[in-house]
Amino acid sequence: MENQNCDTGRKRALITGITGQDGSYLAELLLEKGYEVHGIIRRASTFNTGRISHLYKKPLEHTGGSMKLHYGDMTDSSCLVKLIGTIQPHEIYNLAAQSHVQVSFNLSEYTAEVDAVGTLRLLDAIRTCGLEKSIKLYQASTSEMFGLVQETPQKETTPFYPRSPYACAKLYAYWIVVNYREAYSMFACNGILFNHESPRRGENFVTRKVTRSVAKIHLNHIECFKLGNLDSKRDWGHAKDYVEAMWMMLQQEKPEDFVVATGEAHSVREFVEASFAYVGRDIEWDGEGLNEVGKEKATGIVRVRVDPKYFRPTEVDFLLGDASKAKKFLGWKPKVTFQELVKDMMDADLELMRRDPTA
Ligand code: NDP
Ligand code: GDR
Repeated sequence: MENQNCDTGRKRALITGITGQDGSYLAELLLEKGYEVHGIIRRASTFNTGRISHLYKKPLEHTGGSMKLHYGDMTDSSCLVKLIGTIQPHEIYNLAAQSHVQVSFNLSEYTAEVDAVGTLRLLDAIRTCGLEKSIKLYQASTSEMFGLVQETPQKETTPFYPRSPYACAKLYAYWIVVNYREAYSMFACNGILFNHESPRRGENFVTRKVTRSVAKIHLNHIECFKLGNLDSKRDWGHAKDYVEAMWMMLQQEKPEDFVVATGEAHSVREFVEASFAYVGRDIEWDGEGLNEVGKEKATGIVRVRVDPKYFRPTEVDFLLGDASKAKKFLGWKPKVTFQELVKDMMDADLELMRRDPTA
């Protein structure tokens, strides 16, 4: 297929999921590095480009005009073939996914279509275009694949035990990437990333839900909010650090899979406490199990309730990553600490709620 790009001197990257949290930070990083960045966006009835609008609204300021968005979908093979054949990217970052674990129990078939078969479609599209020897592929794999953990901390060799339709779909994607790498000598890597958050995190993931709610309580917009399992523990890092690791993986001589994590785990309860502490408020925890509540010490007002509707049919209780391989071979290490992550998210949500109390 003919390369229809006007600017052939620069590296070209194609990002699926460019409108998501990671896609937006990765686009920024690649533009800073001088890439021509192409992104696949879905048609939606409302605007879904809020996280990247600063990049294309003033393209000359940010990118020298080198970001291009294309309509597409991971469920549509023909569009993937057309885009890859036309753009002829040097690197593809496959970040598109139905990425919410709890939602995957309700949308199990769709999650498999996008997250599992979508990855297969992308790999086949690369081969259909005859570009399997030239394109480098990054696959957004996940610590959720470890699920019911078989060893702690988890590393590249830890056995998988997925606990949700999302994790099962991502496990298929992981293995099909490994299989195509071995079968067709493709440069394809799995980044097994542990949870990473930021002010751009989707509003229904727990960290963002907490920082938004605590900001609203602090500004007297609401009195209390509801959560599910307060005892699950996650290894939370900052998304900005993690997209760097994605890029680093594709700059290696050989394609390999890497765990990316901070090596530190905290419970949901600790994240709540750290967020309240940041605005100078203390919470004490009363009750047990379903009746558990978190009261503010100074006022005695209940600020956090547990609602079983947020419990998952099968939970992942505790994830903790060992990123030694990424440190050794990529020279990657996280820069942002847990407290700095909470601060970054709280500052952004306080500002947002001050600006727009209805947000
Ligand atoms: P988000 O949910 O923020 O972004 C997902 C992106 O995928 C969005 O751009 C979304 O588009 C797009 N998308 C969803 N369905 C389709 C589809 N059918 N076709 C094309 N695009 C689609 O996720 P994150 O940025 O947090 O995560 C990026 C990737 O990394 C995901 O694959 C996720 O599963 C994985 N991951 C994330 C981790 C994390 O902690 N954040 C950890 C490990 C892995 P739209 O904006 O239109 O909804
Ligand atoms: P996770 O992130 O499932 O780890 O997947 P999420 O923030 O949704 O949940 C983390 C933990 O918090 C508990 N929890 C709640 N979760 C949500 N969403 N809402 C609540 O009200 C709530 N209360 C408690 C959950 O039960 C869970 O234990 C994220 C996604 O980004 C995936 O795409 C990615 O692969 C993994 O991280 C690594």
